[in-house]
Amino acid sequence: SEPLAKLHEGKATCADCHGSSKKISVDDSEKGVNKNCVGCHGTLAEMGKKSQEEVNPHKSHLGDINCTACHHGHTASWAYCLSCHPFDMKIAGGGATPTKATPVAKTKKHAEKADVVVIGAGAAGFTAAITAHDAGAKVVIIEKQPITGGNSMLAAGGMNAAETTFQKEKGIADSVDLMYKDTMTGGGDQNDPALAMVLAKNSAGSVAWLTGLGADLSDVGRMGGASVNRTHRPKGGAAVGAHITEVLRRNAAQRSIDIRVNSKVVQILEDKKGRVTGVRVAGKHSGEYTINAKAVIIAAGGFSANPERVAYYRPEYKGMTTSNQPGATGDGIDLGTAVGGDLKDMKEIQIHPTVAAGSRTLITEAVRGNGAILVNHEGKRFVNELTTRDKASAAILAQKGQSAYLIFDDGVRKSLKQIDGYFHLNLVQQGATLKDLAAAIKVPAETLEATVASYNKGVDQKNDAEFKRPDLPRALRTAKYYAIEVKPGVHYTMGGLKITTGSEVVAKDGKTIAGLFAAGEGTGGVHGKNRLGGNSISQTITFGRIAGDNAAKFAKNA
Ligand code: MEZ
Repeated sequence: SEPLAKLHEGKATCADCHGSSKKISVDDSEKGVNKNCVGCHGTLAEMGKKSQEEVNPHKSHLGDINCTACHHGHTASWAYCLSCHPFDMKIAGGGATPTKATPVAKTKKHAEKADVVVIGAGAAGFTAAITAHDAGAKVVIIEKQPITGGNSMLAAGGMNAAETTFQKEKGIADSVDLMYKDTMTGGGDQNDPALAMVLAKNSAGSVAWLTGLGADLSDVGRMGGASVNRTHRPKGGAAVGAHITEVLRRNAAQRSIDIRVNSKVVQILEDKKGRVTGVRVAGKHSGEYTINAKAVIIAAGGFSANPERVAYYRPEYKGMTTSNQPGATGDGIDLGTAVGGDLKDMKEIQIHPTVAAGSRTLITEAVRGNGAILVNHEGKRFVNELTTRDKASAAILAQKGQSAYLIFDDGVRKSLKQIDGYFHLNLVQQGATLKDLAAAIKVPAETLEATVASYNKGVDQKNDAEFKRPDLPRALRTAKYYAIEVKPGVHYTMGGLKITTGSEVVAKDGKTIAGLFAAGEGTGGVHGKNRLGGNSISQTITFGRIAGDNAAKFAKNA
């Protein structure tokens, strides 16, 4: 079909979309065009109220995003949701596949100035930017995707932290040392101990920092490999990522932090002494330009959505689905190595045990944390559901069909708001009784009933004799009963740029690279061989704060 500009002919003029100036210019974030879309059609929220579709593209977990993330004027439109979901979604002026980004002109030479440039607008990037701003730095965030939020936006289960006020209110006895120990054990003791200690020690402070910005992290649940409940998320068990992204976006906007989407950093600049001096940016419309900066923070995430790179490091994961957003391709890591940054643990790639079969939708570990069990196609349990992800994934891959069913009841469903989303996406099968559920998923009914009865007995006796599951929060006795077929998928890359406890990037000679900092998934060492669920958001906030603070100090003294 025709692109939107053509469809607008006779209804709107060029100036209606682009403004009335004689020379049409579009900023890379397309703020002007978006303002004009909203002027005629209404805000995203208003559009959301008007839409009648079962899956409402204007009311999604992506939150308040630009119209132009999906609606393109002069090339075919494409719904951003389709990057991950197989929806049968029509869009005016739409094409079958995403439009390839138009190559930007390389001629533009203008240069700008900032104290700190942050590469990437996920939680680590936002956190670093807000912290650096609050320490007095002039900050610019550069994001290559058309929307902000990165992978953090998709984070589901929660944020790990020890010794928080929320734990204390609930009578949960936890300690920094226990969180450190769990993190090290989960990582096969391959973690950099100093980085793991920074994570644990600062975790409560990071929860307090986010809460101070307006986040709700009052619900505390359990993830695999944790000795106690320490995974913080919004009340009712809502997904943590969409919530904190909204909070971080709002705080960045209140501070007028300069955020540029559709803008890719193509090079980190350095002087003859190897000191970082800024970045070269390719903007969707403005072409290439330079931002001279005293410090640069790489917060551009991992590479789980880069199948070639995943297969390079781990050939056995070739062809596996991923739970990640399409921008998680490892560019930040490349930018760091291009200026001499060393790498750590690149082969350590986490597969998450429960991605809905045939999809890219992560079924949060919190479903198991709140009581769900895993059964195979024979209707039998086969693993401690709260073991670490590497072990749970390996156990599923050893089952027939390399998949399993996550089984839960209405009690679990009501305990965790996120589960409603899986119904909305038609990922759940159900039965009024376990027998009905067994028929729906084609497993032997008697075996499934016996499995659940035996599990429930273990819950009553507070002892899972068969698999030694450490936490048995509730028996599965409340009809209806539900099942989601799950398979492991590439979820997280533990490896990345080598950093100090101060988030400085370390070069191959062991010295730090002056002016270069990194935080979040693009760094290596915090998690060792295997990251514990809930430690990712914890890492992004803690190391984002450290990077922001130290970059601002560095810029001040430069
Ligand atoms: O930290 C994670 O990756 C996480 C909590 C994922 C999840 O299952 O929700």
